[in-house]
Amino acid sequence: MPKLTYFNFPGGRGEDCRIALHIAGVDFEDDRVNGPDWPARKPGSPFGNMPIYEEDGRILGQSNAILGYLGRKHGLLPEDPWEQARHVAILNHAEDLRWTIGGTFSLDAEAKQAAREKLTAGAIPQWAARAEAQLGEGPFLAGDQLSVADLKLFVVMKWIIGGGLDHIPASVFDGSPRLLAHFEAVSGHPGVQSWYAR
Ligand SMILES: N[C@@H](CCC(=O)N[C@@H](CS)C(=O)NCC(=O)O)C(=O)O
Repeated sequence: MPKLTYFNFPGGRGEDCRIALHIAGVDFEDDRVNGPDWPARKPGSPFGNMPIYEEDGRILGQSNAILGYLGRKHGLLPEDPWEQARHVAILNHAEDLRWTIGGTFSLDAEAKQAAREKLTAGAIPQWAARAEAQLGEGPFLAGDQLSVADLKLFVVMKWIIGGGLDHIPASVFDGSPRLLAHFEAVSGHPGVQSWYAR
């Protein structure tokens, strides 16, 4: 049985991989690692981090490589090479936002507040406008067909909209209503709904 290993919380870089596997109907081992157990497992991981995907005795790291693989294998990426590359670009755009915000976690309280307020005023709305410019008629990036890039955008936005980040308000996306509509469309997808209802 394929195995997806990631921290034991419903978010982050592993959550979109889990949802993709769920939507693809893959019976997979959902291996959830509690924080204190990670240091012992880290040396055995391909890139020193998670998520990790294992299948047929092989092991794959890097969230976007995992999503790309699952997308190609299970029809969650367009078949047209150009469109597929465009979706991969969106995976990377979402990853850029994770790194931009991730850089604030190690700051002391005062510097963190200042950095996040600056991101809220500039880099995050700019990121959202660039993501929005990639949307077509909707509801998803490839029209009616959900892709792993839709899931990655959804999970990274959920992190912010969920209000878990001090000094970055959910309203940070208000200037990009079509991106918010995309978020709602992914949120309402039957496969996403059934993942959260399980
Ligand atoms: N570029 C990697 C980054 C992975 C990453 O930083 N994962 C974090 C959790 S979201 C992690 O494993 N942190 C623990 C560590 O680095 O030891 C990817 O996209 O998978």
